Amino acid sequence: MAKQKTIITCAVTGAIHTPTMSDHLPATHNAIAEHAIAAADAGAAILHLHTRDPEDGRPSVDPDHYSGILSRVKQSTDAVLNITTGGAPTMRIEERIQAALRFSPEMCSLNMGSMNFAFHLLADRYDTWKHDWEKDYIAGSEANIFRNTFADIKQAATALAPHNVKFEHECYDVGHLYNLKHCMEIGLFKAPIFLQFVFGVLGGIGAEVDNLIFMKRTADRLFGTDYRWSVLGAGAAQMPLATTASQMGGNVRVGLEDSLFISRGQLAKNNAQQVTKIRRIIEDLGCEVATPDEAREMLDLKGGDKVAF
Ligand code: KMH
Ligand code: ZN
Repeated sequence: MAKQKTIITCAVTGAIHTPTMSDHLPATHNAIAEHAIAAADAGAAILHLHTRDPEDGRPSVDPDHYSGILSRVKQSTDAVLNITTGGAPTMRIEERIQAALRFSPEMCSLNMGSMNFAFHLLADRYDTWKHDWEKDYIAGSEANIFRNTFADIKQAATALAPHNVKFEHECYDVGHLYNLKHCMEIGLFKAPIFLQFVFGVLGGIGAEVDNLIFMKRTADRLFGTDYRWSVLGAGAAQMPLATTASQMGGNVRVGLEDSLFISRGQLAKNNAQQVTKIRRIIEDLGCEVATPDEAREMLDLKGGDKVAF
């Protein structure tokens, strides 16, 4: 049997890192679009997109802050565009789903449980900040509850059902797999589902290979063969866990949302650099990366001609 190709997702900017942390973090709409296009050119089949306020780079879910990015990336690449419904851990589900409702993308993220979601330890690394909002946003995450109740998940799934989007189910701990199983049993999601195992967020499961094997084994038990999976390791775990996942037959996610670095102590210059690195590792180890159309087939997506941007 032919080996499955590996889908690379690139998460371009996210809502955890702030402009002070790296000059290379894309924080304007122009930069987000340029990074996304270059990441697709480097081999990312899926682009996981957040947006930011163009005034000061703070995380935003305002649909108006997406429109220019989406149309520009669509004109320049064939990549699958995936709009976050996670937004930032401080935002409520009502606002987090508005961009997906307006633009009806092929994919959206969907977070599968409520949790602590903290990155306050990063605040100690910086003495001066580029923008006023950053320090409180980062330090205040010690008190974050990232709310994704069953009612929230149902609200997102129901509102987006007419759009036929495929969800990137973000699972930060083993309980989130059981949450997803419950949601499937009540008819919210249809197979094949796409799981994103998230490791190393403070509040979720740790970034260890044992945990990856445990998550995968649990998913096998709960979902049989009718699921696809990918791995995201936060920070220093990004490349090691992506490499392990690709060798286990999984897919991978990289990007400056998840790590600002290209190697120990060295900031990545852009998203494409991380995509190029994981692509090289995957290919050196004997696998092939999936094109956007191959990813569409593997994940049973509706197609790039059925979006509203
Ligand atoms: N920032 C990642 C750890 C989302 O956008 O829905 C998780 C994430 C959430 O990507
Ligand atoms: Zn995200």
